[in-house]
Amino acid sequence: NGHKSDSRGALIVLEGLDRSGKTSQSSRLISYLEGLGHSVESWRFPDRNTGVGQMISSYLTNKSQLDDHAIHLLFSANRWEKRSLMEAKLRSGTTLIVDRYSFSGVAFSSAKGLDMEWCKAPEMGLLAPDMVLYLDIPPEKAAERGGYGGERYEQLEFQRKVAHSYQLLHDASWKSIDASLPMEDVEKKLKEMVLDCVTTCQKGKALSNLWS
Ligand code: NYM
Repeated sequence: NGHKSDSRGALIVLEGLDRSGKTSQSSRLISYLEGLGHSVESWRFPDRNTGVGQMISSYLTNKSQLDDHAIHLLFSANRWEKRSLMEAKLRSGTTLIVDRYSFSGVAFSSAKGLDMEWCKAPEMGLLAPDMVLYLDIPPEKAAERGGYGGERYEQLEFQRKVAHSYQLLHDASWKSIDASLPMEDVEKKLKEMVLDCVTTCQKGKALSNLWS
């Protein structure tokens, strides 16, 4: 069914506030695409399994303190250490559904007051997503959902600032989905958009780098 071996996979990123439903939707999308016979993998950032990822995890769980710039660069390094594997997977035809990416990096750090252009700089040259799906939810509504887990950043006041930063990052290539709708409705919309993107990439859309 048109799965040429030389066709590449799609790089699809889910972004949104904490508790916006990214992780649940990501696993539904994986099952959906697998069911259609696509090669697909679920990725997430931070990837806490690497050495850098362990430093990030210890920071997020308040076991260590780090300067705001230093942790920003670690989040970025954590994406850089996965870049070549990411490219190889995409070129071999595997679609990646990625839970958070550079946009989280910029949104969370600039919400602390760091300059947005400074935040973007270390992301330059990472692979650009073929599609960014933004799960749009008011911070108040996200906070009502079963409570936050108690990691750093999981507080209403800070999430409001992150929402504002996301708004500044948002461009025409982003697809916004109303994430306060019932899960099944969000899922239905996402499936359509994702399938469309996977098809476009199979047809030979070129890979590119951030930010463009
Ligand atoms: N986060 C995530 C950042 O501050 N910068 C980044 O570059 C990334 C990828 O880490 N609150 C923040 C957002 C989350 C936290 O993510 C952990 P998750 O999806 O809860 O594991």
